[in-house]
Amino acid sequence: MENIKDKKCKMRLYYFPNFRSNRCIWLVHELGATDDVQFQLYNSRDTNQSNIDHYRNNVHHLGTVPALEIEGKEPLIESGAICMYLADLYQKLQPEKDRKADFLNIIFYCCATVDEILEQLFVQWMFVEPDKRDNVLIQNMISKFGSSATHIEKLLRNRKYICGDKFTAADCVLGYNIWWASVMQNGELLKNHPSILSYFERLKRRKAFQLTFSNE
Ligand SMILES: N[C@@H](CCC(=O)N[C@@H](CS)C(=O)NCC(=O)O)C(=O)O
Repeated sequence: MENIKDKKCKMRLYYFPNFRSNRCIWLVHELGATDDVQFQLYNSRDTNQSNIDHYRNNVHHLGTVPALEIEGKEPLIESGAICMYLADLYQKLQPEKDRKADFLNIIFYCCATVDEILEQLFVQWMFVEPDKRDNVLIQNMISKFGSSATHIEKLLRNRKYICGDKFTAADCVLGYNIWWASVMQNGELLKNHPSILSYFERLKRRKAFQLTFSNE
């Protein structure tokens, strides 16, 4: 892998398609920052061990994506932190002052809590044979997701976006979770949440969303 200094762009975003990196890719498109941020595919199952070693030694010690490499700085290694950093850097897609608490709350809630619920369901449904699945865990996670979705619906009441009428970086973070939930088990997780579904329709109509999510 070449050094970022060899490139004109100032930042490099390591990604894998349709995983948590999509939060950041989507935001880069929304910010109109594609000239500054180079998208670099990283596959944790790359058969070229030197690519894996380079990434783990220089970018993300756990070998996960996304990560944002910035010349002269420590890489950012969390999707939520990358989104907050970029929105702040460009001074765009930030919340109104009185919605800052909502902004912080939703970004941390999605990355620390909702991701974990969806991850457990994803692993069970994608990687475990039906007869070997932990059905107690699955039911528990479905129920937790349901409570989270109800909570998000309350926040969305009378709002176009999660922090009000203005689209912010928090919508890229939350929107990714909604997209993730929508592609599992034919969207079962969202079927009783009409406000989330209409919010999701609004998000899907955005050009930056369409540029990011390959199957939309
Ligand atoms: N908390 C991290 C989670 C990163 C993460 O788990 N990334 C997954 C993809 S969504 C990954 O890289 N998995 C590949 C692997 O573990 O080998 C974030 O939000 O950035």
